[in-house]
Amino acid sequence: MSDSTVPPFRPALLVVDVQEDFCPPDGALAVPDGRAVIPVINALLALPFAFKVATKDHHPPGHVSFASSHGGDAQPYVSHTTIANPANPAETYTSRLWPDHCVAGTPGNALARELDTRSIQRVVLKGQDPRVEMYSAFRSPLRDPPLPSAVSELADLLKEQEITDVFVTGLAGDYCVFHSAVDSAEGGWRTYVVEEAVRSVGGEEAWKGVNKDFESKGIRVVQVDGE
Ligand code: VGL
Ligand code: ZN
Repeated sequence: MSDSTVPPFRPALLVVDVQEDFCPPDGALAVPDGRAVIPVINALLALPFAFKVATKDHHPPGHVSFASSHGGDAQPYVSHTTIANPANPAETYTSRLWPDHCVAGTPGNALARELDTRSIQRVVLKGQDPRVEMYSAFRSPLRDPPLPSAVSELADLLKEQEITDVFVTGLAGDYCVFHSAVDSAEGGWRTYVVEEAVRSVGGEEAWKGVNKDFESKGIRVVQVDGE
């Protein structure tokens, strides 16, 4: 068989927001059982992926997603806010509010201490624009027009590396992992989410909820320990 008949397979491992603030017991926005993803991701990091990239939620103080930025009545986890596109106030979306988390320069912003970062080739930052939420590691949902300060270099990196398949892991399954996987699939990459390498803010129930959406978007949920 000649080489030209072999379809290209250049898989990337995407490690989303495995940061101290998303990990129990002390993280500011600790995801239930979040630290349990680390040994699974470390095992995946030992495999020969063509490209290994981590992301970090990287907020300035006073970020729009912090309940503390919205006055006394706003409650983390409970309250929501409407966020408008600074370049087009007619484009808005509603976003849940959180405790202050992953503030640049604080210990909670660091990648989780047990994560084996030796083979991670790039760390992509997200959520730096104080005015908008950015769950997806690719970009904010405001697209009309897109906000250059809320579009990361991730898509360019994956193209540069000629990646064909993206394996998504990390925190949180119902937020940043979910939106990153959706954007990866929309960007044309075959996209997988590694179930044991993900935990969700809303626990098992929220994870089951997003699984239905993965299916409808052609994203495959896969297991390290397949039956
Ligand atoms: C995330 C809530 C707020 C995440 C980030 O990484 O899933 N969730 N910021
Ligand atoms: Zn955040």
